[in-house]
Amino acid sequence: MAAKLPFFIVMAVLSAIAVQGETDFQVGDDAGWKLGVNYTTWAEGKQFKVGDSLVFDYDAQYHNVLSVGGADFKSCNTSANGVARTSGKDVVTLTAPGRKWYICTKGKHCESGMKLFIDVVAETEAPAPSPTGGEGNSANAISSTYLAAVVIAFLAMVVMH
Ligand SMILES: *[C@@H]1O[C@H](CO)[C@@H](O)[C@H](O)[C@H]1NC(C)=O
Ligand SMILES: *[C@@H]1O[C@H](CO)[C@@H](O)[C@H](O)[C@H]1NC(C)=O
Ligand SMILES: [Cu+2]
Repeated sequence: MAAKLPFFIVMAVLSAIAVQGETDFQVGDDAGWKLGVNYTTWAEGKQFKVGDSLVFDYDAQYHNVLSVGGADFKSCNTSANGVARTSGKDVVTLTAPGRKWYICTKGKHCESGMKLFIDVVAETEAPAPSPTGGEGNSANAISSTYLAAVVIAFLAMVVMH
């Protein structure tokens, strides 16, 4: 049937996403990007990696997003170099590892806490060494394949019902 080919393409794409695990982080979760949210607390315990995205959701009338360096972040330098994002829903894809700093340049918002610091890692951290030693990589590859198989099996069930 003609409908089957697109389903298999969708399954393959979803499996690839499941294996690579790229994540869209909604900055501030449901609160979004605004005053009164502690973004240090929000970022705590999250792992940001290359390929993930930050989604800044905010009222463009009152806020913006400027990517700055560490010193400008610390001093809340609202005239730091760079062009602020102003769409109200900015998706920032993390393309390189390292530390990233974002501030709102409106009023005293940065001083009040509208500032986000994250540390982007190159990829998902290596799993703990396997007890038998030396097989970490192949064990990891097997678990990724296993995950893909589970996703495909699940989707196949959905398609058949
Ligand atoms: C945000 O929370 C951190 C601890 O997670 C704290 O050190 C910091 O002072 C808080 N910032 C504000 C602006 O309250
Ligand atoms: C803020 O950034 C601008 C542009 O880089 C720079 O000229 C200025 O000295 C900075 N101000 C502070 C207080 O660091
Ligand atoms: Cu603001």
